[in-house]
Amino acid sequence: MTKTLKIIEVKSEIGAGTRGASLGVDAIRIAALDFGSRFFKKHKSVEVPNENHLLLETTGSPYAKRISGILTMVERVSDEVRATLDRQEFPVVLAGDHSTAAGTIAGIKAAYPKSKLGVIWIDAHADLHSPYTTPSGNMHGMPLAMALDEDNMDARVNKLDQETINYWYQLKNVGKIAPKINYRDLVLISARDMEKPEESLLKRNKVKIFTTAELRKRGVERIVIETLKYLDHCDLIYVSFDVDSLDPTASRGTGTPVAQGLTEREAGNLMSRLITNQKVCCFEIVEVNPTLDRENQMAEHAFEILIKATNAFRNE
Ligand code: HAR
Ligand code: MN
Ligand code: MN
Ligand code: MN
Repeated sequence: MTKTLKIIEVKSEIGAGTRGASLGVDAIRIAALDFGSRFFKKHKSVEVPNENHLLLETTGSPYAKRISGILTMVERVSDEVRATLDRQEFPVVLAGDHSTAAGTIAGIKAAYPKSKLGVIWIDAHADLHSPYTTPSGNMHGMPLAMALDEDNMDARVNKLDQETINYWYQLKNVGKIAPKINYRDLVLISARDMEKPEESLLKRNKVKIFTTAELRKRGVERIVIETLKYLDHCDLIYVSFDVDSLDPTASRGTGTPVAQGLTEREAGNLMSRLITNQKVCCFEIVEVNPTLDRENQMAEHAFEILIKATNAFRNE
């Protein structure tokens, strides 16, 4: 079956600590042109307006930077993803920083409130911080906590003001469903850079994690089979691909590169293999930052992974 793809462009970077991720979507479009690909001509796309003007503001909580703008973005992305699914189109989200993925999850839940949603999070990070535990205040480290309705109070290190507490509550409750997923519905692949509060959540909730070493040793195919089997109880699956899951030797064009990552080939095989599963209803690629790169390498990798994944639809 060939699905009608809809590309949702989210050029937002207010959740990141390093500047430049909002240029990632256009860098992927440039990569497509350099490869002579008609991909972006062939598929319909829409751009979600951003709030990047907030980068010049200096007020707000140090533990949840630009949280008002993050809430606006999460709501906008949620609305666009929901509308796309309501039209029976398949959303492919290309985004800047990863915080807006909470909006993608919210949008899927808004379109299918009764369905059990599984999430496959391919990322060097666990993105499980809350404003109570964040070491940086950068909200791209928090989208999974938003979806899980997780404060992680037991590990609290930051004291929040009331306004931040209110915004955080609203973020977790976008679409009025909270939690949107449970820990049992989540699989992390290639996670390797977590802080203590995240580690304790992962352990306490027995979160399924496949490390890079395990994937390499046992092969992509085995990991895919086990991931899908683990999420067998889910009706729908969302795949979120943060390019910092790739090894820095592939490219350093992302805000927070971490050693011991996937090769482009492993990532491409992983994505294309996962996406052939009928339950996958949406996938996303985030965190390409061409200002940190050389010769647009990361965007080229991301584009190749995107093509490999979308081509997989036709090979079912
Ligand atoms: N855990 C760190 C923090 O919260 C780093 C966060 C993440 N960066 C990302 N997310 N790119 O995947 O500050
Ligand atoms: Mn991430
Ligand atoms: Mn990451
Ligand atoms: Mn770190």
